[in-house]
Amino acid sequence: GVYLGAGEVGEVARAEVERVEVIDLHTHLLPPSHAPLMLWGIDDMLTYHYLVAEYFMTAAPPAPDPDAFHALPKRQQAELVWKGLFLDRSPLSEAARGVLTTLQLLGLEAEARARDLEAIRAFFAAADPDDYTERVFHQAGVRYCVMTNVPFDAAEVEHWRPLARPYSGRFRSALRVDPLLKGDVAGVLAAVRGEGFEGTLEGVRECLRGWAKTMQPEYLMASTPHDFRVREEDIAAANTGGGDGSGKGAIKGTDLLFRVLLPLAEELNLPLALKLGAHRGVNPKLRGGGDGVVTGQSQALRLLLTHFPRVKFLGTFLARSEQHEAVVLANKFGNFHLYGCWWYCNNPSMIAEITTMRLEMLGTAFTAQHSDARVLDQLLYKWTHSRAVIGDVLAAQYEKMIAAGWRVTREEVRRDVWRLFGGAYEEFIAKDLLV
Ligand code: REL
Ligand code: ZN
Repeated sequence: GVYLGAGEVGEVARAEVERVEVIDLHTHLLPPSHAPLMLWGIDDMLTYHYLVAEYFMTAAPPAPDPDAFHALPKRQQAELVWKGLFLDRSPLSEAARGVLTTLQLLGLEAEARARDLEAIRAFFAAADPDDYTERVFHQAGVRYCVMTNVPFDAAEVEHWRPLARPYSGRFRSALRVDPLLKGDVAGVLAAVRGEGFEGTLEGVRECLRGWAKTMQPEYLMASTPHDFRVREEDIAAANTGGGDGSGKGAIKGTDLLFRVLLPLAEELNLPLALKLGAHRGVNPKLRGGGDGVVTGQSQALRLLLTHFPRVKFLGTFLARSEQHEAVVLANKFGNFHLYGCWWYCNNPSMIAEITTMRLEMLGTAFTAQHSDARVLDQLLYKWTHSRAVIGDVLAAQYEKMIAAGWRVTREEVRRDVWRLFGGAYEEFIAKDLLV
């Protein structure tokens, strides 16, 4: 290829970010074969928990009761959110703007502008879930997404055993195991016994091996509890054995992490993806939208990276203030891959700031974004909004590089962009750890 001129590199960077087919490495999407768990269409978009929380905080008096709201049929919930956030005030927030971008990309801008919810609904009523799924992935430029598959969720389990029908390669699995990080011994043992395994650490391992076989996950995954701490004495105690539930002493919460999850990650050669910094249920009435944020979890991650060098960790932090520590960890530990701007950080201003910092300290050794989409259609806006911001940030970084006398070809820019949007992740998954 030929070197790009100093004046065109920024535009080329933006264009390459626009066109790259991304890997969406964490979502809550499920394929049409998992219907009715697959969420899509305008009513699911309007009842996204980000919007529901915003609605409760702004709704006209008398203040709506969250329990009564959640007891309503989804259609009515959607109508209340539509009125509260799109008719009674302007959709300025990122999540509300997301609905607008999505409708615009689907060719429903006129219907949206006319505030015609029924016309918007008619579009989705006429769509076929399989065709529509393919359309959204294609239009959003997503090569594949990674789902969140929860073996402890009875509603989801039904769709796996037996698998209703093979699902599209657009979806890959992640095996989600939050109760193990929470140290919920009673809950985990009950679930494991319910599946016919022994209520011992080995029973838990056996059960998870079975799920790994069924789901064929890309990685194991958990979010940390708000009070998550890693203590070196717990790791040492786990290494010296002790109670395994077969009569020789009680199983401790930390055993689920140190004697089940981490050894299993190594045995199955699966990374462990962590989401750090959520404080679940700070306002439980808001359900999915009721979680807050905590800081101070990077030290726990550092201890895991140090003490489990043969396990690969993917990680993302919810707190804006912890992003700097996270970048430094990614620069120190070859078994750590940093990804995405999660939830309360998934806003243009913060994506710009966080991505700039990551580029400055890591080059292309991180994954710039994941969507965390819960509703299929959200792939359209989340990726459009993220690409716009990341394209600008990257363009500025190339311009500084060019000012320092370097020159690049379009192919080189394309290679770098691919790393930021999926290539670095695949390289991390494939690499051998130096231990
Ligand atoms: O995977 C998670 O733990 C979170 O992303 C979710 O709990 C959260 O509800 C999600 O919708 C946020 O984006
Ligand atoms: Zn998530």
